[in-house]
Amino acid sequence: MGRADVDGLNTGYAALLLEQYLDNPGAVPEEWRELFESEPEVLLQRQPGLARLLELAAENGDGHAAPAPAAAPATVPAPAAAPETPDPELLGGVAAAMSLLKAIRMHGHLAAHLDPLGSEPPGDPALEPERLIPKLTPELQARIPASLLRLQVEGDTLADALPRLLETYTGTIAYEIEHISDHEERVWLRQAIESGRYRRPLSRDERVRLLARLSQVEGMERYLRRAFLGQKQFSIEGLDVLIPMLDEAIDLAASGGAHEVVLGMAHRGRLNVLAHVVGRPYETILREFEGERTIEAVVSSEEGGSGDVKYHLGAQGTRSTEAGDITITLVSNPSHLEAVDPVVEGRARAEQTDRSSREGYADPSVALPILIHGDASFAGQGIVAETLNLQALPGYSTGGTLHLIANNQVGFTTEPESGRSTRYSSDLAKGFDIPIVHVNADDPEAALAAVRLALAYRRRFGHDVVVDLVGYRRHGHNEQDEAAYTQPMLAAAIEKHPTAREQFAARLVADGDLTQEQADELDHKVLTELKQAHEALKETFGQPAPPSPDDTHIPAATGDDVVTAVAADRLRALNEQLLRVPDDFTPNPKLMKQLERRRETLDAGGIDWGQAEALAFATLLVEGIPIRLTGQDTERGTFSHRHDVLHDAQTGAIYTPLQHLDDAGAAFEIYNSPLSEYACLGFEYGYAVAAPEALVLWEAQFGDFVNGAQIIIDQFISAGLSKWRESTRLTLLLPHGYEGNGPEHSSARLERFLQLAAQENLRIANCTTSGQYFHLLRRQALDATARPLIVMTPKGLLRLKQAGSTLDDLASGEFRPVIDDPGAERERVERLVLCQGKVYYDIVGHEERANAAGVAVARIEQLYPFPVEAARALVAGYPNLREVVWAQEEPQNMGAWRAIRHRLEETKPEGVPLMYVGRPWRASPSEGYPTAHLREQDRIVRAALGR
Ligand SMILES: Cc1ncc(C[n+]2csc(CCOP(=O)(O)OP(=O)(O)O)c2C)c(N)n1
Repeated sequence: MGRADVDGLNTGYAALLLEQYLDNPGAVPEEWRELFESEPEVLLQRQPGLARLLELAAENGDGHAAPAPAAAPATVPAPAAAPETPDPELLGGVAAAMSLLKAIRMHGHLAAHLDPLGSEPPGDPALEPERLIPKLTPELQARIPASLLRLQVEGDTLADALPRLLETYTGTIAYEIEHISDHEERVWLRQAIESGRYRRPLSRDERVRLLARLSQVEGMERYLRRAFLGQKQFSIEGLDVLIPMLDEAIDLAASGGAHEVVLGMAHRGRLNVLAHVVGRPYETILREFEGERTIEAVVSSEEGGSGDVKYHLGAQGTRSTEAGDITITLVSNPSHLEAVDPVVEGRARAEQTDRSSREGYADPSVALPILIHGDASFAGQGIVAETLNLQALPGYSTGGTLHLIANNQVGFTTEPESGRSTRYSSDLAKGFDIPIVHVNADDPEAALAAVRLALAYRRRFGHDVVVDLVGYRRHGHNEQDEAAYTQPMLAAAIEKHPTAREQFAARLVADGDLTQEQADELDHKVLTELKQAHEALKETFGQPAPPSPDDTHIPAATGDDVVTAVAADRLRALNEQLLRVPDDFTPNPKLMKQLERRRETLDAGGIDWGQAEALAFATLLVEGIPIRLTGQDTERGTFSHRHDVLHDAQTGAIYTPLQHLDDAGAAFEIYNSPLSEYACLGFEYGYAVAAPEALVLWEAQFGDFVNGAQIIIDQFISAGLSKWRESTRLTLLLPHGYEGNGPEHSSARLERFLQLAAQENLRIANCTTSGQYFHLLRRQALDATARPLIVMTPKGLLRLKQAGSTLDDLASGEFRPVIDDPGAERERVERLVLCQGKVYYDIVGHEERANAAGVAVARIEQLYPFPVEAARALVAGYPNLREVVWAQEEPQNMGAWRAIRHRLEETKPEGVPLMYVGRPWRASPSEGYPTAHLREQDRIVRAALGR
């Protein structure tokens, strides 16, 4: 469009188009869009009204940044049919109205009444219509059609609509949605919010039911506080409506086809959730308070479990809804706030995944994950960001999580000013394009509306959504705390503040929904029920406790009887299938040449790590065992040794041979993970819990980085069995070995895992051959009594010829927890060197090895449970021993030495000394300089050989 056209513009028509453009750039004809974007100065000269609009467009930056929507462009009248030029005053009014509308949508939350304790919202000048006078006088407001502004609230003109708009955006519920980068989502949210579709008034019955629920919630907390003075219960009071919100979410999930809701939360309100959401009978909770079950569980548990405090225990229950039964799973969690977040996601994803298909198909409607966060935790704990980052990744998405921030405006004794740099606890979510709904916890109907909107959004767009439930904490952090010591003003205000139940009851009474007596009766009923349950429980004291639904026995075992060898024919056939690609697929020729070598190794030997792993996976898949493997760059493998996913050299298309085996009866899921350890390992832990039949493996880029996930290791993987009777076959692949790459690419901190190992909670191995790895993986997948497996995986050995295996190695035998020296002359051996991992090859490959005929070098391949019998038998095979040496490349305060020394002492003959050879005590795992590394490695090997 040229200057001449612009000169001839009909201002009214242009204004209309501009308004449409601002709302949705894709909705106006292309030439107009180009005009608005490229020639604003022309309009600036010609039309003062449009100039203002353009200024606004530039200020607000909305439409310009938004991508063109998928929606069909709106039809606009042809220029010939354009309306008459409106008067400049009206145009100015429209511009001001749009600026006001934008401000309300964007900043309305700043004026919303979100705090039940009545603190004044900060407000924002842009929200005050008066400030726009004279541009937007009441008379002008009455002349501006609401439709022109695309308002969804009721009212024909701005004057009619404005109060409703303010009520919508600045009442007891407020929205932050304008940061969302997807235009369609923004428009959908605006319509959903302004139309009030999710804020429908409750019927009388619904209101009475809601009051009854609030009575239960409050009544239970009051009863526990009175009956068990001073015991921690982490009362929900001040956020009571959280329970009806969960009710609503569960009903909506069920009506959307879900068969499970997976719930993660911390201490606050957990007992109430257990009773009222999961459906645990009051008796079981009261029993915990009486200290009965916990003691019995510890005494009777075969694992000698430690048990856990009552506000960490998970539980499962079934709820009936109008749409059918639905399982509610409350995930066990540690005190470590927010650590459960990725675990919940993993569990939900596992529930959603059909593992009988080749790639694993995840249907998000099957399970709804809900995370309840504390306001201090959400803002403070980095794992929240790591978890939010999973939401849209193909390997991790759960189709949207409902995040509820149980915002009591304080974290223990720390106030928000000291706890976060942002205005809202929820602000992090903005960076993830997540809509945020803030709601006042004293307005139960608004709180339910927030959940309805949130889940409608999830269902429509499959993304996360945050509801920030703003309430308060009626008592101290726990029932032993005195809030008035640190928050005196707040505590005093709260003491005078009526409870949510009291306020809602008063409203219902005032509205004639029920009488005061009926409201009181609801309250009494709960207390009576609790009292009766408590009395009934007391009668049972002295009798053996009934079995808890959680008392599932997890047998301890060794896995020794699992058959892991696979017939050579089958291995050959699978190997062939793994080298197959579709006709129209062009793999990288250089890579394919490498992979083709995997054909020769079946006859010539030298099956390397990558091939052994692929064959182990393939054999399992055809046996119907699903596999999920994730980690950073895992599809290819950090060391370029795996290549489970091939990339077409011409099109970039991908092909995963393990997903195309002829007879596979289970899914092979493989994903490169985001650059996170904490959330990613937590996710896989959760997945493994919910998919006990699957072999779930997580690989660290280098083992050194696994300590980024230490909380998941300490609190879930190693202690879960003892605390919650929760174990998995989750397998950690942790590259480990001293190869001169510095302090951070050498050690997976074997010592840490060994320190955590007790009561057969883990298995820890370091294989020195690919065949051992093959058998170990298969044992892990097929053993009904498997435990989490920690594998120190190699780097240099991945392709080392001596570490390779033969077809016969895979087709026979099993995983060997110890490997004797194959060439030792037993009678001659006076010195037995025991070691694990890569250093074995350094020792046997050293030039001095040939000169050390009296030395045998044997390997301990399984470090926990320590193979006492096998090691004893091995040592006993050397009748003339004068010394046993433990050789390791790790420093003396690291590696296996300190954890297995007592086992080695038990293993060797009496009177024969046990000596240590390895790096001395060190603060850092390894040298930073390659030459220093080589020198140290050489010293260790010579010392081991006694040279
Ligand atoms: C990772 C971690 N650090 C510290 C603590 C100790 N702690 C327990 S509760 C709490 C305050 C939590 O505040 P908030 O998240 O707002 O939840 P609220 O207790 O107020 O419901 C703290 C710091 C913890 N449990 N976990």
